[in-house]
Amino acid sequence: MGDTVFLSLGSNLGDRKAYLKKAVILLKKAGVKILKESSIYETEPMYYENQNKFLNQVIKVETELSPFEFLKLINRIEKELKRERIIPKGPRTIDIDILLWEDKIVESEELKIPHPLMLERDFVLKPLLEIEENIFHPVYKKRIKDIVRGK
Ligand code: PH2
Ligand code: MG
Ligand code: MG
Repeated sequence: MGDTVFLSLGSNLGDRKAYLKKAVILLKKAGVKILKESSIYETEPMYYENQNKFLNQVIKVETELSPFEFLKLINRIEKELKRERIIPKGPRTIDIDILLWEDKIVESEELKIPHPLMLERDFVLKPLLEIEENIFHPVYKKRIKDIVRGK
């Protein structure tokens, strides 16, 4: 059996819903098993606010790949879906971020797991808790819903 991983998907350019769907299809084609998909939420842009609203979703997947192999797969899929990196945190056809990877902690230049900004992002927390209410944070060693309760 592979590892269980939570991914955040976001799009705010072009046919946003189609990009989310295509990302899921391309992950499947690469052998990633899709275990759960949250609802799709329309969200106000955070950080760089002068851009379109996003569609955001969280999915739970299973993979035999390592985190760094998975990062390569994400980069390939983002490229295939015409992701361009012009403005940091700016508009994008698709963004696929690794949120959580079992209880793994990865602290490297190119990849940080858990995603360091996930707890401040309602556009991640809402869909994540929708599909996995009792998910645990391996750094805080608490349930995410208890960390963000009252926020
Ligand atoms: N992604 C960003 C920056 N801001 N805002 C929302 N609502 N949704 C996103 O996915 C998003 C964002 C950079 O990754
Ligand atoms: Mg990203
Ligand atoms: Mg991102």
